[in-house]
Amino acid sequence: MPLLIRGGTVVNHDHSRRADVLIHGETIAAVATAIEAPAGSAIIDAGGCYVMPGGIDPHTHLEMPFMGTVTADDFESGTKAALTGGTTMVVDHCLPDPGQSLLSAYQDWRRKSEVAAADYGFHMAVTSWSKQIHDEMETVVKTYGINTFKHFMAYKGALMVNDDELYNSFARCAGLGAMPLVHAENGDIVARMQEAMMARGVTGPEGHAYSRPPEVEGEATNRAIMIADMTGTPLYVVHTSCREAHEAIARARAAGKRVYGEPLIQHLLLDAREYASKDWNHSAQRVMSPPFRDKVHQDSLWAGLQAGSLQVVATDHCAFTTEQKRFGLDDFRKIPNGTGGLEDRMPLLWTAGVGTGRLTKEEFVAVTSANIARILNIYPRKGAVATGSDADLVVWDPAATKAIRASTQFSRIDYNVFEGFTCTGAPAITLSRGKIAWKDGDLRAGKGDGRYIERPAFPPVHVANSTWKELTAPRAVPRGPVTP
Ligand code: DUC
Ligand code: ZN
Ligand code: ZN
Ligand code: ZN
Repeated sequence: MPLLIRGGTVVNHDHSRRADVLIHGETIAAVATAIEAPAGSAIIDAGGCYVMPGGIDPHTHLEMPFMGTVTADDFESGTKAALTGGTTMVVDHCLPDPGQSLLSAYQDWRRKSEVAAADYGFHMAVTSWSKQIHDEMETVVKTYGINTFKHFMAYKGALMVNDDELYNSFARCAGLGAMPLVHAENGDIVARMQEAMMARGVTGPEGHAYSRPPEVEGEATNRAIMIADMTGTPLYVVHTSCREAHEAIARARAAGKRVYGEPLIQHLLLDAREYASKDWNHSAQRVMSPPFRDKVHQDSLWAGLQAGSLQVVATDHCAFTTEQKRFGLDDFRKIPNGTGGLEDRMPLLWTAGVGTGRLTKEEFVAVTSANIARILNIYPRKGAVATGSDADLVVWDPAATKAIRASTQFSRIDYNVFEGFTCTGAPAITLSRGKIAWKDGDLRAGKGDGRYIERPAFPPVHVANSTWKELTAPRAVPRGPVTP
């Protein structure tokens, strides 16, 4: 049965206009003013609302073993939470166990994700280097449709990779038309600072923030950018949280390097004062890496979104219950790192971005959906309200209010770091490939309704403007000894 969304204003990343949207099956059949309803159509009245591409959250950790436990939201609860907040696709991190082959990790993730209620894709993590990993990366790209590889420059002794490993993996990405992602924090220095904090008797959550200052992120971001440039790959920097990292990305882009930065909604709205609470639980619930920063960094991130030097707003949804957080009661190094945000990202960013005039509604679509669809090579199948695109849509009511409360959330954890925030602007209806997934408070999407989305390798244009070209070009032999 065709579905007609009538009377709304269609908002894409590049323009808005009054238009109706006709859906046949899973895709958009037409976007035009005053579409005649085909016989037997169902009709959605979108009067007073915006019709936007569903959100894409490119950074989640669902049912992921991490720091001695497993994240509390799985693919079912996580994607359901996402749909209620207008997000119709997530890109999760496939994280191999130590020594596990990438191929077997992929199979594990496909199994876990069978319960997803919304569409999803994966990034593959590279946490060590070997001939086997080098070889398996080709299958990951060409057979599994994963064009991004994640690297942790922190979590020493666990996930961290060194510069040699980064160089090898980035170079392999370049050869395969894939893009490296980095968690950019200098893990060696973080480990030193953690020890120093513990030695001084700082064992609480504030020690977590003190041991991960903006400098460790700035250093690692610069280093990753240089290594990416020397290997001829683009680079995507996840959870860009501070001015130092943002400036490194902006500088690289101004020099013609293809580097992307992804602030999280948490870093845009919450600051370091969260760790000064007298309530251990409150602070520990907010322990994530990188930690929340001071206002000067928040201002820098907002400016980056406005200027286009930062392109994507994500969540790094990595939810742990208070009970799980309490593993680190005596030692902040054992508090599982991570916060949630999957169901709140869109209403929060609308309220704090569009509601304040910092972002236009088109820019909102860009940073929540269209930009990442293009960066991940799934545009315009995802990220656009256009003929032929998947009908992943949100009918956005700019007048709706949403009070954020743990007691009513879909995420499985027992608190919400945004507790007490009230949003103005929220989804009235979320559509997932043409089906109503969420409508007026009623969750209709079911377990298993989501589909795995393959993402093809990038065309070679992505290695333009690179030091790699010079490093690999035949050079003239220097003539004679150089005299000082
Ligand atoms: N940071 C977190 O807070 N959690 C998951 C991994 C990460 O890098
Ligand atoms: Zn466009
Ligand atoms: Zn990270
Ligand atoms: Zn993450």
